[in-house]
Amino acid sequence: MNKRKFLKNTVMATTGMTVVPSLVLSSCKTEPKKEETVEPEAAAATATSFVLPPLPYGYDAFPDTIDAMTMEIHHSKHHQGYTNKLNAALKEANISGKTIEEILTMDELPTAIRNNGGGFYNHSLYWDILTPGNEGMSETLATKITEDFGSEEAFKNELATAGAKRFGSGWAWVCQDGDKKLHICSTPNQDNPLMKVAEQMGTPILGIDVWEHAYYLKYQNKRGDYLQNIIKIINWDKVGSRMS
Ligand code: MN3
Repeated sequence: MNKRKFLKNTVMATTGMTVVPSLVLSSCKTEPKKEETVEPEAAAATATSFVLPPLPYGYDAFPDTIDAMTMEIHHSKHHQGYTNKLNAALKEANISGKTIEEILTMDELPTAIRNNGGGFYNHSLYWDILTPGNEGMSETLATKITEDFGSEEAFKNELATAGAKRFGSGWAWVCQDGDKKLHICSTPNQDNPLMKVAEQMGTPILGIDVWEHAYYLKYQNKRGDYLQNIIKIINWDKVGSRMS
């Protein structure tokens, strides 16, 4: 079975198995087993859960862009927190056997699942589309971006503006529509364009966190500087591979 097929086939939650969300790539690890003894019933009740994806680089991967302390707190506290609370909310709502995408596209999302499921998905995407070894866009992606935005520069400006204009906390996105066209949008809080509450729906291929916790230690109130810099560490190969 090739890797792509394997990933597609491992997204379903099954009692007794750990769920690997479809957007988490091959580096996902199983959490170490704890020493304590768990009663069989209790183990079955808690077995269906999402797991915090490990970062594909170190906390100190982006010294010029995101400081290591921000990276560590963001991943090990914030993202872990969303993951834990999502699992608790799913258990509470008796939801299992769904991918994170299936959950987020449900007609009516309970608030706790909307917030924490969004937080889980959004951060998983965010970490995945950053890289310390940025080599620019492929010709295919650059051509597509020029078609849909006029130029690479116009695209990057529109993306930074979407993040800068988001009032309060939220995200800036690049999404693909049903007709394959790319568009840029923004959502508040931990919402994302998969959700039916989104002003503009689409399939996210790039997401930038503009919550203050993503940049405040290094940039304080200068969100615009953070946006200009983070666009320089985007893994364009990953972004391109998310297009259908
Ligand atoms: Mn965040």
